Amino acid sequence: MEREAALQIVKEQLTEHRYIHTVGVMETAITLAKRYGANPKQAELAAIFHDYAKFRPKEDMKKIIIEQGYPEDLLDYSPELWHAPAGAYLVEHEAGITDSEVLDAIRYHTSGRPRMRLLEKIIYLADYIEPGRSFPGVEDTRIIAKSDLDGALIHSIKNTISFLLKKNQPVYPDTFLTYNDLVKNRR
Ligand code: DGI
Ligand code: FE
Ligand code: FE
Ligand code: FE
Repeated sequence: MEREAALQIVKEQLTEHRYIHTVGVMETAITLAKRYGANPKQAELAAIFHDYAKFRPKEDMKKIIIEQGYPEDLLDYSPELWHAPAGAYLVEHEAGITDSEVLDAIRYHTSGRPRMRLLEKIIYLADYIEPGRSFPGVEDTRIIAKSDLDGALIHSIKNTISFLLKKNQPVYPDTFLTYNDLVKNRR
């Protein structure tokens, strides 16, 4: 699918703010793909659709998770986590995207997962460092991302975990498993 057609489809699903975020993720993901040897067209498509389900009713996302046999422990954690797997399903069935690497990059963009593929890492990181983001720690992550993909991922996951801890929020286990996997593989 061409960029303009894909952007038109997601624009209808998103707020103005979230659409601008999406364009930022797209540009960042293409840059990271070129830097780290991923396919820029796959990065572009995954980035454009990554937040497709962000504004779906919680009940709809819950239904998809149950009916599709996605991990039901997601339902015990923040609904913020649901748009990633629900999005992968909806992007396939509503927008007709069939590339399983693109769909997995969407599926795992919020929690990550152990043994992340290159494209998954790029979308996770692009979502975190796109130019519209301005939270503490993002500038450090941008600098690390210039030369060290896994290092930047570790930095962003640590930041996300400590943000959740400070707010007394539960952390989804896969977020910890992703952190452990990346740290172990650096030694
Ligand atoms: O959709 P975006 O806002 O662009 O970014 P995202 O898909 O990375 O979602 C970020 C939100 O998800 C943020 O509110 C924190 C939350 N989140 C990320 N990881 C976890 C999490 N929430 C819980 N409970 N546990 C997690 O591991
Ligand atoms: Fe998201
Ligand atoms: Fe994210
Ligand atoms: Fe996002």
